[in-house]
Amino acid sequence: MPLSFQPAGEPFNQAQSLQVSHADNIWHIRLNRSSKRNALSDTMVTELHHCFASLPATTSAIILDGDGEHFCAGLDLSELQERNFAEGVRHSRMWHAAFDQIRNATAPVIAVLNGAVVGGGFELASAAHLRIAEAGTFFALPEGQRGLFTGGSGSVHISRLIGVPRMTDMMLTGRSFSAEDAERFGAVNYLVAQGQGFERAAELAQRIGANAPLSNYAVMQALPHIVEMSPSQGLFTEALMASAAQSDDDAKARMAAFLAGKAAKVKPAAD
Ligand code: 1HE
Repeated sequence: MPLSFQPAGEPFNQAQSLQVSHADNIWHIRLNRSSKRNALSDTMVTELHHCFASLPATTSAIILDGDGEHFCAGLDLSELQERNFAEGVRHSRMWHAAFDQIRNATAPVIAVLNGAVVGGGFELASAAHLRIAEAGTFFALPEGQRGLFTGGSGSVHISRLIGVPRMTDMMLTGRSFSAEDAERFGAVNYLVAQGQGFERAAELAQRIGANAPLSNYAVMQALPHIVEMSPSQGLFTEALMASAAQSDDDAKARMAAFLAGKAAKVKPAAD
């Protein structure tokens, strides 16, 4: 069903570099600086932080994309100043804090990628829970050429998406990967034709929003913690989370609906 997005009010309408709207509980956050290829200025990173932190608890899914022909050109290089050591650490930690708001958002975040997904733009995309790439999207980590290192959580999170060997290759050689490469590596969940990313995201957002919120929470929060644990700790945590999810009234109602033949069956793979 097509969604009708309306501009969000306070405090979201204060953002200079983001455009925020929502269709009931599905929120849409768009990087809105296409003249600079959505390069991430300090203002934009701060606004992303506040925006994700301010989403209502009723939010069921969030779509994150970029205005124009590129998702995001990474760090705003025009703001790179002579920072001393402490300032450099603070700057990187500011990015970490903002992207943590995305990872820990009130609901799953679906990133729609097109054009350049570069440097900090790839770090931003890696903070989302699902990624859709339009045909022609390209991924690069040109930090080496700029005399930088990842500072927006890429060393932890991009390496987990594509593996350390591929990330090492990207950073040492500056090579770009295509949308097809990224899907093969597991960095992208869906490939779509140019211009189709938002529509697909809206479909997924509706599907995800129909799940039990506690199950979505477990996927977003418990899963990333469990994979970092020892197997025995992970299995114990899994048991706790599974029991929390299934003892929720919502889960009980869903189970009863299935047993009464009133819930959708699982279908064979379509795409
Ligand atoms: C920018 C930026 C930027 C564009 N900072 N201003 N990121 C990079 O090394 C990527 C640098 N950008 C590019 O390689 C290209 O701009 C793109 C491939 C993304 C797009 O190319 P194109 O031909 O569509 O656009 P353009 O003509 O290069 O750029 C249009 C304008 O955006 C231009 O400004 P104008 O005032 O001359 O119009 C560009 O200067 C500006 N622009 N990208 C600032 N990144 C936490 S650590 C993270 C470390 C990193 O992210 S390193 C990677 C940095």
